[in-house]
Amino acid sequence: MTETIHHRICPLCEACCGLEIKVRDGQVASIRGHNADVFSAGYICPKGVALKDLHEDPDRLRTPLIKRDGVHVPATWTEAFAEIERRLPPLMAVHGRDATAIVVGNPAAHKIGLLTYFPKLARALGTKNVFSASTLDQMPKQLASGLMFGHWLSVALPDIARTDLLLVIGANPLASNGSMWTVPDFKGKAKALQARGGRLVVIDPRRTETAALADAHHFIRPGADVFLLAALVNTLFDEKLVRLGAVAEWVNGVDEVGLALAPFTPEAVTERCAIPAQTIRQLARELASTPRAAVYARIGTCTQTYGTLASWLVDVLNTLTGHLDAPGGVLFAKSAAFSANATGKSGVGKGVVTGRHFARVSGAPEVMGELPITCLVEEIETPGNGKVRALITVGTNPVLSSPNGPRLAQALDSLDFMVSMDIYLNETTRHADVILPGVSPLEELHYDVAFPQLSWRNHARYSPPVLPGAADQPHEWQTLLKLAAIAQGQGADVDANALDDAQFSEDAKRQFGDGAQKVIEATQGLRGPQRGLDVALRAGPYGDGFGTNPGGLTLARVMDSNAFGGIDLGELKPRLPEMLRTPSGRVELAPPSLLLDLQRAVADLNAPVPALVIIGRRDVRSNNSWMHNLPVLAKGPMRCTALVHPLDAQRLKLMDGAMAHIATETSSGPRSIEAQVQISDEMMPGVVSLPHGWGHNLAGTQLNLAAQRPGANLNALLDDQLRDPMSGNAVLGGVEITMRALA
Ligand SMILES: Nc1nc2c(c(=O)[nH]1)N[C@H]1C(S)=C(S)[C@@H](COP(=O)(O)OP(=O)(O)OC[C@H]3O[C@@H](n4cnc5c(=O)[nH]c(N)nc54)[C@H](O)[C@@H]3O)O[C@H]1N2
Ligand SMILES: Nc1nc2c(c(=O)[nH]1)N[C@H]1C(S)=C(S)[C@@H](COP(=O)(O)OP(=O)(O)OC[C@H]3O[C@@H](n4cnc5c(=O)[nH]c(N)nc54)[C@H](O)[C@@H]3O)O[C@H]1N2
Ligand code: SF4
Ligand SMILES: [Mo]
Repeated sequence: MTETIHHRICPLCEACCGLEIKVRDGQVASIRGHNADVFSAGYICPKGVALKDLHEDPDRLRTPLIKRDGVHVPATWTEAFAEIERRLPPLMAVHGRDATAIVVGNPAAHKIGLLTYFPKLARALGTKNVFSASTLDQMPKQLASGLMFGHWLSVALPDIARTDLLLVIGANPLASNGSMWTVPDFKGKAKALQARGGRLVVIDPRRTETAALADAHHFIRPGADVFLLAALVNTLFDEKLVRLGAVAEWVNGVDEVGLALAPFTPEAVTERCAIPAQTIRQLARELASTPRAAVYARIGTCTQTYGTLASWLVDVLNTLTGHLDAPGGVLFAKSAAFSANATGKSGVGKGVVTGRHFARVSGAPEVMGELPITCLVEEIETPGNGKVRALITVGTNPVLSSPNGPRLAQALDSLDFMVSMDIYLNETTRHADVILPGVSPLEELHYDVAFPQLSWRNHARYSPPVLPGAADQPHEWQTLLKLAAIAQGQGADVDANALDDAQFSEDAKRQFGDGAQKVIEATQGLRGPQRGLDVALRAGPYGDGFGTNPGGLTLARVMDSNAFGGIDLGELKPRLPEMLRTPSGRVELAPPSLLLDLQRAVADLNAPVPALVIIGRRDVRSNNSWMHNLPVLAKGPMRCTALVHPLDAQRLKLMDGAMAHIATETSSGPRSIEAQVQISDEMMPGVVSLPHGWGHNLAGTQLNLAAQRPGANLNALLDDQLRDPMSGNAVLGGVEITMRALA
């Protein structure tokens, strides 16, 4: 018997926990938190343990599949690439590049190979039809941060280790483990905050696990956060509580904000928010008078029609209470690699722009290089020049994760050609002509590209593969390069490694000019994402600068730290003005486009509120649409239930545990699903909560465990036409429903 111990960062959610994995005779024997991990200190959740089930899942794809006569049959990699070459380039030759589309999903954010090589495929396709799960998620936050601070990933993060008041809006980190904020063991950190006399306050239409832990919880009417936040800021001006603190000389637009928010008095918004005006005033005073306080908001505030405005107002509030860039307030991470706000010219930049092109059918503007994912369906359906005929999906399941999934499923069947890179034959990939399996996380190296830029503490951690991969299984970055080569007419036979070498040389020349040769020599022997990582670390803010800063970080040094839990780079520190990348070199508190958009909210202040609306939720044993096939997570009570307040249940004659019919009116007509009722006083009256990512009862999938308890698809009720016009983000909550008991 041989037993080895490995240390591996968990790739399943944004908390990025360091795990200790015991392997016995080639099999995973146990998974637990790595106590010595400098960042997560031994924390683990049930999904981390499920990495074993994921690795061993018999339904996880291990060979490519090609659809022949409507049935997916196993194929070799050579056959799969040949099939793509046979079908994709001719289509592009006849119909043009915009006849292709590409969608990338959530798992890509957790895999360096997918994240850093996906753009190469998108560029090779040359289509403007690039979509991602970002427009089902955090695009509003990225746009607001970009407009204010100059870069899409310059997100202000609560300094949880030092704050005395944390206001959490529309997030449930006890279930989600945090998002746009990498903070493993949120619960432990929140309890430590309380133990030192601090307070946690939660605003949510549901008394969530996080709200239950909090010192105060206020229900809010779904979708009303913009009004609450505007009234909080309004109160600061009204009661002369505005205080900028140390960043005062770097902030533009304070007076403009005060003027623009004048209509939003607490009294004016109280009915819309269902929060008493006095409570709003009190909260504003508390935020202003607590020297160390932070406001954090997440997906509940993004997936609504005012997503960008709400995200912006969160940081306006942080700024005007003197908590921006202040210890105990909100700070910016300084990540060791891949961080645009920690490299290049400091203190000023190009800022962000949107609308460099527009969606053909809806006219929606491009944001961060993408179009809204909810536009995909009409781009496939609508005839004309630029109609999407071929689609590539990369780690995404929009049939379940995107509003009006059933309409999308139908549209996917009308495509001329579809390729999916995925690990399952699921609700989306069943439509693909070719499926190319991804690698089990345990067979891949890991370094987080994005999340150190969003981390509660600075760190650099690298994990080597835990287990060897199958000999013929390409890395996902190699698959992406092959697809790129096919799209560019170079054929399926190209050598991905040679292509990578050539592209690396070109990139090095662009980035380092005369210094390129030195960089190429210094990284001899590396390739793929590992080579890109070495360069990013060495050229990064803690790097060895390829010799100019001896003792600085290199990939080798970070690799060496693996067994000791990685390298701690210290607590977050104030970074203004150095991290700014706005053209003015200042924080833009009042971006004109947002002030303009605010007029929508002014006009909407007194809009009638529906009697019953639906929102989403997350459960710690689930992850979006794709972990319902793992035994350790699937066991236990049914998690896809519709939580209904007792008063609503009584009024609608709904019984606990019984099935109910839930219906909406959408722009594509009436929609309905059937879901199991769970009566719960956790809910705000008039609000129903149902998790997304369920509905595993569609034909043609291979998810045997998930299919046993399929659950209902929340997104089958939602409208693909409802978006935040600024960011293109989908509206996923606050949608009016009717509900009745099923006989
Ligand atoms: N109503 C409602 N809808 C929502 C949300 C909500 O709150 N409410 N949340 C939204 C959010 S925040 C997000 S991020 C999206 C997610 O939207 P998606 O990214 O579309 O959905 P996931 O369920 O994360 O699907 C991940 C896909 O990647 C595959 N996969 C998993 N691991 C790998 C891998 O290593 N390699 C490859 N190639 N594939 C892999 C899985 O099999 C699955 O098909 O859902 C959104 N949808
Ligand atoms: N266990 C688990 N963890 C996950 C995921 C998962 O599916 N399962 N998904 C991952 C992904 S992709 C993401 S993006 C993150 C998301 O991380 P979080 O943002 O923490 O996500 P949720 O747990 O859905 O919390 C959102 C909260 O917003 C509330 N809410 C809904 N509508 C409104 C509203 O209009 N206003 C306010 N104020 N609140 C509202 C909901 O009741 C819910 O409690 O989680 C990640 N982690
Ligand atoms: S919280 Fe759970 S799923 Fe998220 S990284 Fe940690 S162990 Fe993995
Ligand atoms: Mo997400």
